[in-house]
Amino acid sequence: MKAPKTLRNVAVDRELMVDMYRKMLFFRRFEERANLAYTQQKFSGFCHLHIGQEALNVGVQTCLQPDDYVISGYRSHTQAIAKGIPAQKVFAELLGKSEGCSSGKGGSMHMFSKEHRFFGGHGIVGGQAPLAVGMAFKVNYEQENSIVVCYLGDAAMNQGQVFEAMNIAATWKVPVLFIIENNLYGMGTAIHRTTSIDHLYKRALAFDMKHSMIDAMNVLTVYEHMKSTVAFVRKNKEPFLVEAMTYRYKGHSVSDAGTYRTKEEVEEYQKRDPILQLQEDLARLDFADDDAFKAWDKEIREQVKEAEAFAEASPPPDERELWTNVFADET
Ligand SMILES: Cc1ncc(C[n+]2csc(CCOP(=O)(O)OP(=O)(O)O)c2C)c(N)n1
Ligand SMILES: [Mg+2]
Repeated sequence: MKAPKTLRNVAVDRELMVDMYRKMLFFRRFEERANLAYTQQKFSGFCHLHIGQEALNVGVQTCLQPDDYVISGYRSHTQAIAKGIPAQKVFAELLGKSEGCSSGKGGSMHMFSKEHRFFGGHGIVGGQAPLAVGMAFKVNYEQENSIVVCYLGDAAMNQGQVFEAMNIAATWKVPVLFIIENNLYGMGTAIHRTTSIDHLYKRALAFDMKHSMIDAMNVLTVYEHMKSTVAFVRKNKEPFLVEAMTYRYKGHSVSDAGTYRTKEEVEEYQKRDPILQLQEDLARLDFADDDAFKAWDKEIREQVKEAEAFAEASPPPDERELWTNVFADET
């Protein structure tokens, strides 16, 4: 039997690596297309892109089960797709169409699907944290085997309700995995200008909560770390906080000119681009060559275009939709 290939002393699997590569590329192309659609005025309002942060999304999602719950902020188009919502339904939601995953009423910031256990898409910074704890309470109450993943931005960590939610999560011991996407900025403000500590994982100490910090620009690092972390939360039914160091290449939202940081800083992170890193690893291991990379890119660009075409063909929501899903007890 042939010995398995290893990379940086970890056994690697071609199928898994190719799958993660294709997913990251899909999410990059999806966001580029969303950006284009926005600039072509196919939709308006807000549009926050996740370009540069793909490794975290894919590395985490690869470790989850379909019955796990995910909840996030507004930078979550592709986190919704990773959780299983079809890309065409996410694109249709961007365009405010009836076949969007939130029936066209949510838009870019409010992707949602009960079926896929993706509970938003929240525009209130940090608003997802108390909801995540409530969901994790339900998991324990109903004796489910699921966990709740709650993504938060670095700036969200300075919201009062996030402290309160983490305190209750640790006190009641509920299975919520808080993942801080530390991309160093909250809108145009660098995190060090608003925050007294150098690293946000230290906040977990205040709640006696297990914690860690990872380089989230490398998908294999994320995957290896999250495998054991997700398993820990599932087994012990208690919260865990991961500070994931990442970077967004684009502005806070599409309308941000990005004058608060230098071109050099952005380029420094782009040299460690997650897609590029995995591409180099795949080539080094002889798992894929340039022809494969080109063919996958072509195929993925087509798939994204098809998602957009589906969204454009979808009719706008019916007027009656204004009254549906407004109150919880609606029949
Ligand atoms: C409660 C609240 N305060 C302020 C805002 C305005 N606001 C929108 S995004 C944002 C920055 C959040 O940054 P971060 O949590 O780091 O997430 P990122 O955008 O970097 O993903 C702010 C202050 C808001 N939406 N909600
Ligand atoms: Mg941020």
